[in-house]
Formats: sequence, C-alpha cells, structure tokens
Amino acid sequence: MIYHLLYPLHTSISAFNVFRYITFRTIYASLTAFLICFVLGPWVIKRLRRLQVGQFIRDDGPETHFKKSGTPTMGGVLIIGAIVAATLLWANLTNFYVWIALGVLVATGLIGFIDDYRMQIKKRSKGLGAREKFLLQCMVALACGLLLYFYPGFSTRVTVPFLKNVQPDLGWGYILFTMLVIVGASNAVNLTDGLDGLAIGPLAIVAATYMVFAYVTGHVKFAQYLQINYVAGVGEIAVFCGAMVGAGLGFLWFNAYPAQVFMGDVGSLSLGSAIGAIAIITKQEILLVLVGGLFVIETLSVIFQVGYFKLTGGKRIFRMAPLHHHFELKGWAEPKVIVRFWIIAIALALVAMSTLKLR
Ligand code: 57M
Repeated sequence: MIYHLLYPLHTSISAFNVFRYITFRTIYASLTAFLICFVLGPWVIKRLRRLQVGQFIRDDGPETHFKKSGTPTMGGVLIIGAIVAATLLWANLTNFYVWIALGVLVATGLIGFIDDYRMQIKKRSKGLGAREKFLLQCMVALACGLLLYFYPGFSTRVTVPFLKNVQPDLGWGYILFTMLVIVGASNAVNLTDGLDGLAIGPLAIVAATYMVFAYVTGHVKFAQYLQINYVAGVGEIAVFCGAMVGAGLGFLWFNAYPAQVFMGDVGSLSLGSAIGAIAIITKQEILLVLVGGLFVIETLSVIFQVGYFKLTGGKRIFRMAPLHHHFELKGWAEPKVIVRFWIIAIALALVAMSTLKLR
C-alpha cells in the first residue's frame, strides 16, 4: 500500500522514488514484520494464556518436555499476521505471485488454525485427522498449481541444481509437482517444530536465501549474468520473503529457549507451505531440498524410523524420531541441539547459494 500511495508522488517529491526499489521495500517489509511480532508478541502471548490455549504435552515424549505443559501455542497467528501486514504495506499489490504466496500462507494457516483449535477444545494432543489435514493441504496446493500453470509466461520446466542445461518440462505434471513440493514442505516443517526455535530459525534462513533467489530471478541483468531463468515479476517475492525473515526473527524472540510461546500447526503448516510455494515461484524447486535440508533430514529420520520399526517388528534406528528427539535422549541439552541444527541449516543455505555460480 505504501508503494501504491507514495511512489506515484515521486514526480513532485523526488525522495519518494526510493519506494520503487525492491531492495528498499524488502528491507522495510522485514523491519515492519519484525516490529509487529516484537511489539505485539507480549500482548498475543497474554491473550493466548487468558484463552487457555496451552500446549498439551504427550507423555511418551522426552521427559524434559513435561515442564513445557501449558506453554501457549498458536503463536503462528502472530507470524502470519505480521507477514501479511508487512507484505500488504510494502509489496506491489498488482503482482500475481505476491497474491499466490499470500494465498497459500493464509489458506494453509487456516487449516493449521482449525487443527490447533480442535486440539484446544478437545484438550488432547491431536486436532484434525491426518487424512483430513492432508486432503485440505492437497486442495490448497492444487489450487496454487493450477493458478500458476494457467498464468501466462509461467514455465513448467524444472530447474535442476548444478546442471544449467537440464530443465525437464513437466507439462501438466508440473501441477502435481507443485502439490508435492508444497505439501511436502508443509509437513516437513511441521515435523521439525518440536524444540524451541528449531523450526522458526531455519525457516528464516530459508526465507532469506530465497529472498536472494527471488531478487536475481526477477532482475533481467542479474538473471542474464548468472545464467538463470529470468521470470518477470518474481522479484516482488523478495518483499514477501523479507517479511517472512522479519516475522521469523520477531517470533524467535519469544520462541527462543525457554519458549514463551509455540507457533502451533497454524504456524508450521502455513510457513512450510509458503516456502514450498516460493521455491516453485522462483523456479528453484528442487533446490529446496538443499536450502531446507534440515527439514528434509528430520523428515527422512521419521521415514527411516517408521519403516525400520515396521519391518523389524519394533526395532529402532534412532532412540526417537524426528532426529532432534534422538539427540535429546542421548543427553544433549535442548539449546545445544537447536543451535547445532541452526548451524547445519546455515551451512546448507550457503551451499545452495553457491549453485548460482556452480553450474
Ligand atoms: C507435530 N509436534 C510437537 C507445538 C508446535 C509420525 C510421527 C513422527 C509424527 C510426529 C508428530 O506428531 N509431529 C508433528 C510435532 C509438539 O509441538 C506442537 O506442535 C506444533 C507443531 N505442529 O508448534 O504447538 C511438541 O514439541 C515441543 N515443542 C517445543 N518447542 C517448540 O517451539 O518444545 C514444539 C515447539 C510440544 C513441545 O513439547 O508439545 C511434538 O513433538 O509432538 N510425532 C512425533 O514427533 C513423536 N515421535 C514418535 O512417535 N516417534 C516414534 C516413531 C516410531 C514415529 C519413535 O521414534 O519411536 C514424538 N513427539 C512427542 N512425543 N511429543 C515422540 C513422542
């Protein structure tokens, strides 16, 4: 809105020319989202406490988690609110991709909200049924896939990291591919969100990485120089990514160990889906496996654990899956697991960035 209100005045007030630049608006979207979370955080936490939206802790998890019982959850509402507000303020709202990203974020946020809400009403550790949740996620991802597929100029070719000349065209299969990426990312983040700050830290790292990719993909000259596919209009997604980084850091302030609030499914499902959608829009789909490698590792640990458990009739590879529980049960202090996982996430993001040159 600021862009639409103030930029047109640049003819009389030349300083307003600055609102034209994506870089400037990305920085301010980030700061705006951060401030919204930072300032409103205590009030939201107090409200959640008053509404008794406290986390139910499963008794089969690590013992160190029992003391977290009653920690307010559904803090994701604050994150989504901050991202939406900052994006609406700073992005060019005539941009189709911005609305796709916002739509996926809010729609999957709603699924998570219903899940959390049911959990709170029933006061048990499960909300929506797994099948129900999966179906709803698929519907949102399908809508996103269809909208992009029919959008003029959006390519159905997939970028393969490290291989500049390999770009398979999936045709209508790209719609299914979009669903796989979005639903996969959403659930991977959800699985990872089991220690204080464990999901939101890497989410901010992923958003920051894609912020760079969005900017260069939507910039004719940079795209040409880096020999990546130029996609007109995608640069504006950098503003959305900036808002995600800011909101993520603002939330981390309160979610840092020992957490005063959890994001809930409303946060994990929506932010996971949003990074999936961003990977699709920026045409760096497969790269998400690397940028969000930490989420992939956590998910694989669950797949291997469950598979092995079933095959062997009850034996385990890890002390407990997802992987963060394994290290907790090995005796690592929670902050140590969290910070070490963040370090891995940063390293993976750096490797992913290097693909801009290593191709
Ligand atoms: C949700 N939710 C956290 C919080 C957060 C298939 C199976 C691996 C599924 C998996 C599962 O249910 N995962 C999805 C994970 C929960 O956090 C809430 O949920 C939201 C995210 N959806 O925002 O509201 C708990 O995580 C802790 N937490 C923090 N800090 C945070 O900032 O400490 C969360 C956020 C919170 C809190 O304790 O209550 C969760 O872990 O439940 N299931 C599991 O992860 C379970 N694993 C398991 O059963 N493993 C088995 C194999 C055979 C599948 C095994 O290895 O033997 C574990 N989770 C728990 N207890 N809690 C084990 C048992």
